[in-house]
Amino acid sequence: MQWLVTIVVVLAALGLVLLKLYRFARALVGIDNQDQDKPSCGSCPGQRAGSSDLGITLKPLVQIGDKTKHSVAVLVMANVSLASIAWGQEIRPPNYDESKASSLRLVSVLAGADGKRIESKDQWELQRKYLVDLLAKEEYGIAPSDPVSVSIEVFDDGVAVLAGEPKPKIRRRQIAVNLERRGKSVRIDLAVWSPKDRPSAPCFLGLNFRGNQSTCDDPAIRLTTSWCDNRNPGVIQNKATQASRANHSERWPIAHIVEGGFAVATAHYSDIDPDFDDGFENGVHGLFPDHRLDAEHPDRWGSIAAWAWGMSRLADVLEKLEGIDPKGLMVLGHSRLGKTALWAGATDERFRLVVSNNSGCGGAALSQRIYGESVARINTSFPHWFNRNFRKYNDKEDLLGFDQHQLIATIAPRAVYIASASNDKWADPLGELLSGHYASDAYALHGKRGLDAKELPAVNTPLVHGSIGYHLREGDHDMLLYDWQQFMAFAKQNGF
Ligand code: GTR
Repeated sequence: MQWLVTIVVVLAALGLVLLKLYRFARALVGIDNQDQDKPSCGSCPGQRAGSSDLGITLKPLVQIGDKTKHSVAVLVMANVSLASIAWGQEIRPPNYDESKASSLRLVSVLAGADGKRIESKDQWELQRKYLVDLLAKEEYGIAPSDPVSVSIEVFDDGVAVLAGEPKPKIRRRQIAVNLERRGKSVRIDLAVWSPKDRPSAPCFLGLNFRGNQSTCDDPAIRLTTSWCDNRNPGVIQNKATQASRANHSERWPIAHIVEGGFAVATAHYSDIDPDFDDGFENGVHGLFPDHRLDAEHPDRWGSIAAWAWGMSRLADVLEKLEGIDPKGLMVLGHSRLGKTALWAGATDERFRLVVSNNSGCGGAALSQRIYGESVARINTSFPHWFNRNFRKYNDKEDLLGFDQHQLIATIAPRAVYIASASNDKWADPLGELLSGHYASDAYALHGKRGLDAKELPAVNTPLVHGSIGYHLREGDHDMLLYDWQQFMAFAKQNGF
């Protein structure tokens, strides 16, 4: 009798799982969400079809007749079932309960390859290299070391127009940055705004999600021709239209930044590498077909490493640009581009200050906490962001012999600022703060103060006593004027 009950329960559970999979498959081929072809998740603009766990609608992958759709749904379901049986696991649901966040077993940022603790700052250069190499190999991927030729064309040099008004004190430049290797080329449009009354201004460099035209209402800004996400406003068939102008201007308070004495430079991340999984054919990956991330080379560069590498090429240009202080380059980014900014700061020491805004999993947040987005989730939703080695840790965080505090430490002794938002649980604000805290030994080694706090401060109360700054802005996953004001104050405090 007991056996019978067990069999019935197991069969019922299996049936439920299959039903769920069938529904998922139907959504995937577009049976269930034909009326949902609209932009979603205003605060997560770059999100792509496939991240259904974030409350985002799956978009139909194919346009086919209903009968075929049902067959495809059944086929997809069968394949997914087989795959999940083969892998023997489903991704763990996200945890938001602090009492269930995993206890940490973090390796000290001063522990070297042999496990021995380094004691003096003379050893730091080697230790930093060890950490960068470790994170490259296991997480972001190794970028090619071959050079590319970088040439520029300044196609616009004039007075900025912001909020409908010409700003005589703000110089606007647009530069086509051409990267070439073995007969192939990639063009990145760099827009730079700088104060006319400061001959050599420190400069924030950050990539944007929707094209340079989305950052302000200046009609002179060239409309991006690179791939854009269809769910973003003003995008038709993955191309930006005039309607996309200024639709992310709240993230780029250009007038405030330049009036604060800083230059600001931006480029569309898609110019460097379009944000979808194409087997690394397009963008700057396409310049290095001999250095492709694949099953035989699981340690090579994914998209985050490519965006960061692209930022270094933009630094090549900015450090020679009139009006920009070559010793005042600062890198910043929001969300996936915050992860990118951190990796750019780790791999390129010309960035003297690094800002991570709501960078979350694979950015500032400690993976071992398993709070909000997890390694398995991010690797599944965005298989092209990290390298293949990182998948070893999917739902196996206990195998991680490293964590994101070591990423923050690679920036030492340069200044780093970590910004979280109170409603952005997915990015794990406490995990972001703790990375800074546990990176602090690397700063102490240099006689600098890091981040003392181990607990979240009150909202809108920045912690800026050391070389690692932190704030928890009240509100959602976003990068707003409040955040910029803190970045600028921190930059000034650090001598920029
Ligand atoms: C989310 C992703 C996050 C974050 C965000 C963004 O879907 O899970 O890690 O990067 O996208 O970049 O907007």
